[in-house]
Amino acid sequence: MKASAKETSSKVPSPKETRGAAGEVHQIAGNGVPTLTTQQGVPVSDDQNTLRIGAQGPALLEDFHFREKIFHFDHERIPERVVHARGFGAHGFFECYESLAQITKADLFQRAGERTDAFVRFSTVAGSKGSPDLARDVRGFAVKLYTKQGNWDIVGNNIPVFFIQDAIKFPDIIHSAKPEPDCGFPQAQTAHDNFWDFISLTPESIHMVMWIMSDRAIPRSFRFMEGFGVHTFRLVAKNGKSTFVKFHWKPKFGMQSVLWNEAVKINGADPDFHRRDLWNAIQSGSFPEWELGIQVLDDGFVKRFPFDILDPTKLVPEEDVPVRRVGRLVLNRCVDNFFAETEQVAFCTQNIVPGVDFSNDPLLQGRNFSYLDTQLKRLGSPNFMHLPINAPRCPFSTLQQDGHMATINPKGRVNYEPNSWGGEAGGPREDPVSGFSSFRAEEEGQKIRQRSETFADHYSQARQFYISQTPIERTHIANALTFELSKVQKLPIRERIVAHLRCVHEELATEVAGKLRLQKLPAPARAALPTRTNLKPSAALSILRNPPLSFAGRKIGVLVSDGVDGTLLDALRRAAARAGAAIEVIAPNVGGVEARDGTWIEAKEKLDGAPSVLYDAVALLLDEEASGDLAHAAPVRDFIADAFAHLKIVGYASGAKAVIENVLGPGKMDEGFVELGSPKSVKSLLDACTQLRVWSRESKVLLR
Ligand code: HDE
Repeated sequence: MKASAKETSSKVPSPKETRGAAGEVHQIAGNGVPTLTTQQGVPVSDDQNTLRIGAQGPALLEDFHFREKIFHFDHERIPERVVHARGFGAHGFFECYESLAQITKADLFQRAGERTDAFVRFSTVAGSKGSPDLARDVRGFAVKLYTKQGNWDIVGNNIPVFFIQDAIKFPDIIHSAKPEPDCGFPQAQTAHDNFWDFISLTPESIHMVMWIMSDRAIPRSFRFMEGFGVHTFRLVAKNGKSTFVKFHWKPKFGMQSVLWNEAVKINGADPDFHRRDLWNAIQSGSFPEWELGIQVLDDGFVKRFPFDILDPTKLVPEEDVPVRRVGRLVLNRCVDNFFAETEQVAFCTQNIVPGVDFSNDPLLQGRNFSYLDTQLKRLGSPNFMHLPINAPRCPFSTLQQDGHMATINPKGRVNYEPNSWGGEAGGPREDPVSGFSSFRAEEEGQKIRQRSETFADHYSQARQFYISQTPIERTHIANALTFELSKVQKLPIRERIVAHLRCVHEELATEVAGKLRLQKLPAPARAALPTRTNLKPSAALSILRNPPLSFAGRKIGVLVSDGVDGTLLDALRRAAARAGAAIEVIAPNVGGVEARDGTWIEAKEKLDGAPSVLYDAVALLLDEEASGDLAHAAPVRDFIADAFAHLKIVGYASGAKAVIENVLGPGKMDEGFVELGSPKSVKSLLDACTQLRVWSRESKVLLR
């Protein structure tokens, strides 16, 4: 395990300290403590005081150390990404399972077992850099693969379809989702008029709306979500044959989302919930993992499929074309520096390698322009590829030169070709055999601005997604739509959305209309094509139909008090570790508690800093006396009430029963409550935890 930069060991030399004239602390270099210098390498004698005339006099312009320090600070920020500003990245590798030489010459897919370095950045879309992690939003899932033939970026999302069909609409959809331009709010939320106004006038977005109103948009962890390349791509074999494919990332730990009421509270309790989760998992050696899957779309399927494989608002159901797992992606190293790596990483859809090629998806074609342009704006120089996070890890040699911050500079006289200098001195030349050459697609047609008629079906797959969900998930979609539309002030916008929902599924439309208390159901929207009702449900589209097989990677919050049974706590810790899960000890005071046998138990968290929303399951190891003392306290009451409302499994020592009943009222402790006493009972708790939530409880806690 890599030592966290935040951990300090007692062996690290501490600097000698002196005090200045006003009592300010000066820490002195020497004895293993390095010397502070300016950017020029000049040692600094005093970093606490500017240069002045007399102790109370004016500051002097010649203070080069002060000027350099403040100047650099003033320029610390670079423009945040216009979308996906809030993100978190980590390093790892991709490992190929078997040779895919039959369908692609891409070097990373040639040899079973071979590893390729990778960097992944997850993100939300609409919020600014400082927005909370649990916004209802799509998550970016961008993967940079440092292959031996150059960098390949798969810049995907955790949802397999997109809002729009043509890149020219991207500024509009994003403007509508971002804070409204006059008032500057709401932040990181689509629950406002502008967004739903745009959606209501953009029927192609309705399929994606189903996904963002589902629990996919509030994942429990980056580790527990799927990823998708979204567009159809090509793989190209050595013999020049092209195959259309879709890319999938399947999480090893399975899928899991939070509940909306939980998401809202997590954002308050820990706005960094997702980034902390990824950081902690990797630091503790529990490496997140996904399998790369491909759907191979052969010509027969492409003809048979009722939709256009170039339309990014459509997916290919796994039941129609199975996902073939071709390798795994493991994240095993946190960044050393957030800015240098996560902030400066520059993903570009046009970064592909020989053996991979684009399709004519109009969204992908537009993205291929946008990403290079945005990186130039954001990173300020065409040399952003010189930054270590962006530079290829294979040999590379261009004839490009100069520009801001050029750090990789050619040697010798040659900066052009062809030239008459031979050998190495003549510099790099083209390679017609292994160099990238585009697939020779036949193209012909008129120069026009026109959407393809094959993109005209807007509702059939939205309906297919809806009918593929379990009843619980359908309720969540209806509730999310109701919540979002309740924040929309203009009644006609609410009605227009319900009109679209009528083209998706009457059950959904009626439920949302009822929950919005619309006086009457609006007429269905005018559909370009009628909704197909013969598409079969696809189980793969539901989270709850694909539950994780174990509790691995999850966390139990254990609330302890003085008088806790230490052996029970130990048994719980061991059982959790056996299940690949972790426990976190929470106490009324962060210093810890004294166990029944007099031993001291340290706490990781103080109770009001660790509400139950931060955990997958909870346990209350409270002594009866302490339990009585704690029953009045709001953080204890919230801890229990929220764990219940969020359908969590609750383990409890007998001493905690009274406080639980006091909070919930009598008779509420259902099958999700597991009394802890013997080691066997601890195992029952962990067994119960694999179901993650007691769904049968939900009907008792939802607003009807
Ligand atoms: Fe992006 N998108 N996008 N996008 N996108 C950006 O590039 C854009 C789209 C996605 O972690 C920007 O570096 C256009 C689809 C991810 O750094 C920008 C269109 C999908 C990330 C941009 C789309 C994505 C971005 C902003 C419509 C899923 C974050 C900052 C044609 C397949 C990557 C940046 C990271 C980032 C443009 C649509 C995913 C402005 C024009 C569809 C994961 O270039």
